[in-house]
Amino acid sequence: MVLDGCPTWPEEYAAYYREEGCWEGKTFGDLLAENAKKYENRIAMTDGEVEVSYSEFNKKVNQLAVGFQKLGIQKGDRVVVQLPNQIAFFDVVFALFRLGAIPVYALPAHRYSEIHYFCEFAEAKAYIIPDTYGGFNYTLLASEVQKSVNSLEHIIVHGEANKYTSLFDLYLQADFKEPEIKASEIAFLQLSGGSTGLSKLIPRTHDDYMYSLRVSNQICRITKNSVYLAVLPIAHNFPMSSPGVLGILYAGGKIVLASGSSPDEAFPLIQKEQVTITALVPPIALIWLEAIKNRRDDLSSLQVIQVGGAKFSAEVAQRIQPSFGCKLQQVFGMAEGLVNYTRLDDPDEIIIHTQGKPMSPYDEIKIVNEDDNLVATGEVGELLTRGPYTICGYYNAPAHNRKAFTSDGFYRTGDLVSVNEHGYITVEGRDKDQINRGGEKIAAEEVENHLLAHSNVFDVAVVAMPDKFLGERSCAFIILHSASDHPGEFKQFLRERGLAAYKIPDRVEIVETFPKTPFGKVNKKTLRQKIDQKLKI
Ligand code: OOB
Repeated sequence: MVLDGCPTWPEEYAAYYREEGCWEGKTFGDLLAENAKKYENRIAMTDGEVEVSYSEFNKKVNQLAVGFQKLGIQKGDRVVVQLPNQIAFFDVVFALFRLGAIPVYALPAHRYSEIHYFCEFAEAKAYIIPDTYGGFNYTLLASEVQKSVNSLEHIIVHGEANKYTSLFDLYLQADFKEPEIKASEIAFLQLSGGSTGLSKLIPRTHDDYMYSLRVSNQICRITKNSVYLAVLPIAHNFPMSSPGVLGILYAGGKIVLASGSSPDEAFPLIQKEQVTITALVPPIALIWLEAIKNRRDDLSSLQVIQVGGAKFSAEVAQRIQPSFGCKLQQVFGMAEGLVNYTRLDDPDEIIIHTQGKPMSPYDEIKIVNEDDNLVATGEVGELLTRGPYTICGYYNAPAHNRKAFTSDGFYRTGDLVSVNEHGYITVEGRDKDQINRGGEKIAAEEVENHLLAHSNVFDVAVVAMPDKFLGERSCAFIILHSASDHPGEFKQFLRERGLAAYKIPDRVEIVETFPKTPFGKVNKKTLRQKIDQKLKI
């Protein structure tokens, strides 16, 4: 059984990817069982205190799968998982994989607005949370969400569960009867950054994701001796799979979980655990570059620092290698599939100035102009892609899929790029209504729709404004019905509506009118220029 509402590869392509050995027919359940035997007592993961070996991990996953099964969670059921970088994350998602239940990966930063939508849209049967994390009480959020989502039968809490189901109580000693799961089936739903309204859900199969891990591991030279420090939230595609924590589990290496990215936590962990590789977004790389100047930690075990998720400026990129004594790898990827890497043995020029090239020889890319015609080598155009680990459509979104994919199955990334004669990509800009706030993606329309619900908002346009630290921040231009003395009220309003903090506009500009395009649409380009000019004064 494949999850309904998930467009899949045409049979001829599926056959081709299988014949070529891209898709090996291995599920995540198979992988863990294999690695539990192969790597037995080697440490799979640690949070700096507790260590879990591969065989212990496998045992815990089976126990939890029994507990989930007892609750009635079955193959095909969707489960929204909102856990931070903790060992429990892995127990939960692998237990769900074993059952063929489908995790929907929410980020710890998500609040009522996002979680309610994920639970409702995916018709989730369960929602799994920490009790509190980062000062936020997730059980209160869960109780709000449960009131209005009928499908939600279980709230499962890691920590103090009170009236809800305790995750701890679900590790049951009994034989687990594994349902049959095919590698061609959907393993989980990732979130898109979104450009039109709410995030879309991205269906990834065991086959396609496993392939992306295998190739990522080859390119990033991940072996059983690799030690990966996870500082970014592991539910995100970059730290999860490029090669990320799952790449490490694939290779029999060790995951080190950090609760955040602060050098005070990360640097001592690198030294203690002899970390070899980690992944950062550009603003965190900046913080680390500043911190390393004044610290005495021994970071000599580090071989690679990956930076991706947003454009990494060449001026900053060139400081990584001299400051940390390790390689920089630029990563330009997307939860929809395609991931580009600079290679570890590329010349500095390439590593510093480009965002890499596709990881797989089976990735097809096209750079096109507004009429979907190919541009000349080196010219800027939109990147379209198709391949063995790039989705063919979002979950239950047929109308959106018709716009986001070409008729022959290429995904329209919305990224404006140029490609040099050696196939290396430089990200030049964006043709999607999104703000990339230091790697965190904000769909302008989602925030606009919330603001339009405010009784004093007549019209609104949310755009990116340049920022030295984050690359971009968000600015909401608002036309009011009647003058307001409280510019802060709009941010407060959004907070009260339960929007994740990173989506709250960094700046609000009250205006009388919007500039318009010749077609009468709001001219966001002019608004971006306007705020850019204002910031320069
Ligand atoms: C990663 O995934 P998403 O889904 O959060 O965001 C994808 C979008 C890309 O389409 C592009 O607009 C932007 O994020 N992006 C970059 C970039 N990496 C991602 N823009 C410029 N330079 C880069 N290096 O962000 C993601 C997924 C897997 C691996 C790495 C990043």
